[in-house]
Parts: sequence; C-alpha cells; structure tokens
Amino acid sequence: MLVKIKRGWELPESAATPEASYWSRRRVMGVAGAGSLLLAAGAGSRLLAAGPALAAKNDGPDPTLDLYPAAPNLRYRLDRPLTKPDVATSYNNFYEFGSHKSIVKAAQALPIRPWTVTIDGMVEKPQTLDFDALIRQVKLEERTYRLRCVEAWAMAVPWTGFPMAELVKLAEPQVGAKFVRFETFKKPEVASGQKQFWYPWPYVEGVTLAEASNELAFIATGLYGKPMPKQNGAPLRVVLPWKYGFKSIKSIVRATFTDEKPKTFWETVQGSEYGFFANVNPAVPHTRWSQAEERIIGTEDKRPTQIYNGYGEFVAGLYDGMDAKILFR
Ligand SMILES: Nc1nc2c(c(=O)[nH]1)N[C@H]1C(S)=C(S)[C@@H](COP(=O)(O)O)O[C@H]1N2
Ligand SMILES: [Mo]
Repeated sequence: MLVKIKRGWELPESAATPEASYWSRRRVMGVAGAGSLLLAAGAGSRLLAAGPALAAKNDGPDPTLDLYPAAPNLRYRLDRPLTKPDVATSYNNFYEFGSHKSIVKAAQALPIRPWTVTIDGMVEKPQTLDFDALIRQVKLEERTYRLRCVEAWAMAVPWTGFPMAELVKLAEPQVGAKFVRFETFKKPEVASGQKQFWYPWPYVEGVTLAEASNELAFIATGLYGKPMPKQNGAPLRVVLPWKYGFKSIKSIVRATFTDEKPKTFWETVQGSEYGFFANVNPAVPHTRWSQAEERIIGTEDKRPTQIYNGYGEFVAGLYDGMDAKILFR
C-alpha cells in the first residue's frame, strides 16, 4: 500500500483493498484529519497498527529446531523460481496485525509458546494438543507450492509441515461431519488489528472434509527450512495452494468438525466478493478487478493465472457435478 502507486501493477492491489477496510480507513482519516485519501489510507492503517511492537519474550528457545530442514517431497513441482525468502517473509497479509503488507515487526509480539490446538465438534477424539507435542506426532516434509492471493499477487515457497489428512486422522470425524472450520487466535492486547471492532474476529476459515483430506491440503509449521516466521502464521497455519490465499488461515488454535458450512471471516466482511470455495480461476474476475494475470512479488514479472492455480490434476475431481457459480469466488 502506502503512497507509491506509480507503476501499473500496483493498481490492482490498491483496488483490491477490501471494501470494509477502505471505509474503516476513511473513518480513521476523519479522526486524524489527514490530507489526501491516498496518503491517509497508509497513514490511517499505520495509526491503528501502532502500539508496542515488542517481541514476545516468553517464547523461550524453540524446541522444534531439530526437525528442520525436513525431507523434501518432490511430487509437487514449481513452474517458476522460488520467491526470495526476504520477500516472502516481509510482504504479508495478516490483518490481525494491520490491514497493510508490512506487519513483520508487529507480528513479533505474538507469543507462540505455549500454544495449543483444540480439535472438537463432530469427532471421536476431541482433544487439545500442545503444538510442540503435536509436531512430533506427525512426519514433517517440505513441499514447494505456489500461493496466489486474491489481490492478484503470487509467490512460490517451500513450506514444511504435514498433510491436513493427518489432522483429520487424529480427530476421527464422526459419520455426519462434512466440514472443518479453522480459527485463529484472538488476542487484541498483542494484535492491534483485532481492536478494529468492525472486523468479525477471530479470523475463521473452512474447507469441506473432502478438501481437508485431499493430498494437497497442508498444515505448515515452517518456511524455507526453518520454523514458521510469526508474520507467516507461526506456529502453524493452513496451506491450500489451489485456492485464493485468504483460505490459508494463519496461526490456528482450533479445528472444529461440523455438518454446517462454516461462515468465514471474509464472507462475513464482504460475502458478495469472497465466497467459501474461492478456487483460483483466471476466467472469473473479482467484482472489482481481473484475475487473468498475477504479479510475481519481488519481481516485475506477470504470469497468466492458472485454473486451480495449476493444481487441477489433484483437485478438480473434488468438484465434479458442482455448480461453477459457487466454486470460483
Ligand atoms: N489469520 C489470518 N490468516 C491469513 C490472513 C489474515 O489476515 N489472518 N491473510 C490471508 C491472506 S489474504 C493471504 S494472501 C495469506 C498470505 O500469507 P503470507 O503472508 O504467508 O504470504 O495469508 C492468509 N491467512
Ligand atoms: Mo490474500
């Protein structure tokens, strides 16, 4: 965001600012009495994101370091170079820490130890797992995946983690369970974005049980061969490479198995623009911009967007017979 919108490729992104945050920024601007709209958009969000950016001091040493780097799984190939680590770890969407891309510093305030993940709802094995124990119950691997944000930027990175299917196995879903609902932490005292009361915190996402069991669905605990940086969703996050990035929910604390389609964060904010499935499709424009191309962050390159972000061979079968009108937004 900020002020430099000279280059053409930056326009879709500023256009991509979700409506709700646009209006909230205007509200802040009014209060701050700032000048031009453009300037104020950046200044306003900064104003709200301000506050102590103290690193959490109580995390202690990371007891999972010995698990990295994990063995690469070469089944999932890239069609492009990896994004540079400093780019992928400094250009982030994480609204809990501000509705702009530069949340690295603010995100360091999130305490990640201890960290528990609760599995509940329609399962045989409801449980609350300590993250440092959970990570030793699964086999970590490294996968390179593309990630395509709905704002038309893209990256390609090596995640470390384990298949979401392993989490489903731990839970033992009951017969009637059809969806998994994921929830992020709610800690407005460290995540100042969560003081923006017009957002429906905590961040919620969801998938069908079939999607959760698909081989591509991944729970990532690391990035570039190291434990997950806080700004990318430490200590663990979802990664769904065939869907727009907002489905890949960060810093999860709960997985609830349910027979009701979860109402997601972005559906609540702007249901007409952000749906439940959100599968990538170049032919279905967002209501406010085209999805035909994507900008590769850290470069000047653009590439054509691919249906299912190029992962159709793995996931297209999930949607046989379903109405295309609901699948691609
Ligand atoms: N909890 C939470 N998860 C989130 C978001 C967020 O704001 N909060 N942003 C999403 C969006 S829009 C994208 S594009 C990706 C970005 O992941 P990255 O910062 O690791 O590139 O995270 C997703 N997960
Ligand atoms: Mo995104």
